[in-house]
Amino acid sequence: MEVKTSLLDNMIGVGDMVLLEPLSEDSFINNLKKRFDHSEIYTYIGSVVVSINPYRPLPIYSPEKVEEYRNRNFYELSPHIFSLSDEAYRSLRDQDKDQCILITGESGAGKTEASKLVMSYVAAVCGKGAEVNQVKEQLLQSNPVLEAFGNAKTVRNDNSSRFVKKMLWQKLTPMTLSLDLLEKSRVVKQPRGERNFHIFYQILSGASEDMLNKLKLERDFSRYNYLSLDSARVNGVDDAVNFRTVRNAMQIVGFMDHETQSILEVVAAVLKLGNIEFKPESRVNGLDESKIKDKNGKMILVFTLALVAYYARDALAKNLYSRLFSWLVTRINESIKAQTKVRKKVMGVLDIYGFEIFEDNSFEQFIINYCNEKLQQIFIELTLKEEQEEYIREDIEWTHIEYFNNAIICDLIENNQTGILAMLDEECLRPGTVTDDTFLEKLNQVCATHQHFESRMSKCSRFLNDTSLPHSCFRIQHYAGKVMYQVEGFVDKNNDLLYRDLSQAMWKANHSLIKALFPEGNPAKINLKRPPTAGSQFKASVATLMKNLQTKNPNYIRCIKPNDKKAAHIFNEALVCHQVRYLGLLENVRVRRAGYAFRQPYELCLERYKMLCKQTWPHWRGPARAGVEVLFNELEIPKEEYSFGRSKIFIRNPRTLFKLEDLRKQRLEDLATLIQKMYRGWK
Ligand code: AD9
Ligand code: MG
Repeated sequence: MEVKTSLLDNMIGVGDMVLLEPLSEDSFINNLKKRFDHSEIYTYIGSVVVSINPYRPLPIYSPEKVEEYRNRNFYELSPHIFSLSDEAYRSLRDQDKDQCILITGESGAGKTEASKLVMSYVAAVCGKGAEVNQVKEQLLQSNPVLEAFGNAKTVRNDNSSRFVKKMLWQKLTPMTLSLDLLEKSRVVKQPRGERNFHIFYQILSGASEDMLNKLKLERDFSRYNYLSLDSARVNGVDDAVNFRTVRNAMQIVGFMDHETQSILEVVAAVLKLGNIEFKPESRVNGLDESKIKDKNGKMILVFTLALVAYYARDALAKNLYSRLFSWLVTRINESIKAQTKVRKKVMGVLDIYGFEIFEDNSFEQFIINYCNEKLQQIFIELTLKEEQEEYIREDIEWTHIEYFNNAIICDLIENNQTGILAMLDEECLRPGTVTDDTFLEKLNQVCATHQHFESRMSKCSRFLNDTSLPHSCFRIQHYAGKVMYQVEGFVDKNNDLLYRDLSQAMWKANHSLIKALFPEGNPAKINLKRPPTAGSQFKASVATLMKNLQTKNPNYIRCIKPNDKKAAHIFNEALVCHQVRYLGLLENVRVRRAGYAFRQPYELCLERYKMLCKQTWPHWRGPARAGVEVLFNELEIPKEEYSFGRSKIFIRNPRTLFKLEDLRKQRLEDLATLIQKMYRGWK
């Protein structure tokens, strides 16, 4: 089989970086640029798809394209996200292997769009039938709902995901599961130039007068403290139209009218909570009833009590909203339940929030960037490290390729004793006066000498004279760049305390959804244990996610952002180069080039292809390795195309594999014709 010329076409650049000659950072970037200029946004590195955000609609996702890519070998057509989707889906269907599609890249690089393209491709090619079609439609329509509640405009992206989404498909039927990990602090405060979650603006813009009256809301954004005003309208976004789309999607997903009404009531309640004001002497709804004492047992000043009340109000708003979000996810999952209870193989598509560097970075960015570090770590473990280690294990000749392993940064954050999250927890649980500054002091004691940690507070700090680093900040040298975190708010956000009397008040509410969101408010179920901190919950969820990913066959989409202007046709080479570097793409090509595209244990290889050789068919009576040797000799596969490992055969080029597959297919067809002829003869 020929490699499609588009993979080698010089005019539009090389489709697979493995074939790029000569290979250097410059040639890599030039190739990406050449392709981008010709609207070729996808490029392969072996089986990895590199995708550059075009920031404009391209006519390459039509049903005809789906047909074109369906059931075709990965390298047959020009690079496309459909090709990877098809490959993953077919491996799931035919080889019964759990698959995961990992989509990485910084904020605005195109991860969410890519995840939707994968989902729509799989929806188009997977099982048919009225019931399956309905489930597929529900799964696809869950996207606008989740995005309305879980996405927001940020400085980097007008539709930025503020939660982690994982969609699952079983063999023929879709089912969803979404890990939320929502950035809930956004509900009460948004950074400059950013918005709250889309749904708030959508309701106010799109609801009828009647609905607004029922919800006791006013149309004017400026009436609500929780809605930032400086960027309330987003260019090219019609919140009113989107509200109709979301309501329609909610209907398709299976929300009853009364449920939708309840959901909107909770959203309205959150908005109105933000408008509650406290005067120093006020006593409102139990919000300021929590008695706070200072170290000496005296009541803290009334003025502080008002502050506490604001704190409690915001905690309640965040909890109401984030619990509503989790409830929505569970409710959607119920709708789109898999049709069978039998555990089948699954394909998961993971779309996370991308790496973020803002002017002011807080606990949220810290958490988001940690999640990105972990995903990069999986890529390194499975692609760069594991690949090279396998060659060594199998005694295949190999020259080691250097790469940066970010395990050291993950450790700085998550180490159980000395990690930043552990120290934050220790500080939050410690009796006595705890402030963000005491937390920073602690960090300085423990992390001062860590290569990826920078701060000025500690006396032994290497950064004492670095005036670009304020005293209230620490800096982490992440795999994707240096980020300076403002320590203010870390302790509060990690504590994430909701006073018990507030949970109880919510549980007593005359509103069945709100009641359901606060089960711990039931006095019969009082639990005196302190709830886990936000950081430790996040760490545990990420650990579960990573463990789960490691058991699946990974397929990678590496998204790149071509410019910071959210604009079409602009390819900023420096920006792209930075991403290519930190994503480790060049190392990826090097490992891939020096290596072998395909490997298989001798037994499996022999079993599959033994029909192609008289000596091995139908039974081979020697060691499997010798059988494969005989087979490959008879098929005259060039010696430089393969190597014998200890337990596996390693095939250098995918073309060799295609050739084997084609021969096998031909042989099966010949056999079928023969059997038919014999059958006719018998008749
Ligand atoms: V974040 O980490 O959630 O902040 P993402 O998810 O990486 O980020 P997203 O997919 O939301 O980025 O893409 C940002 C915008 O780029 C989209 O809203 C589209 O306007 C645009 N985009 C991305 N991919 C494509 C594409 N394949 N074709 C056309 C695209 N436009
Ligand atoms: Mg996204």
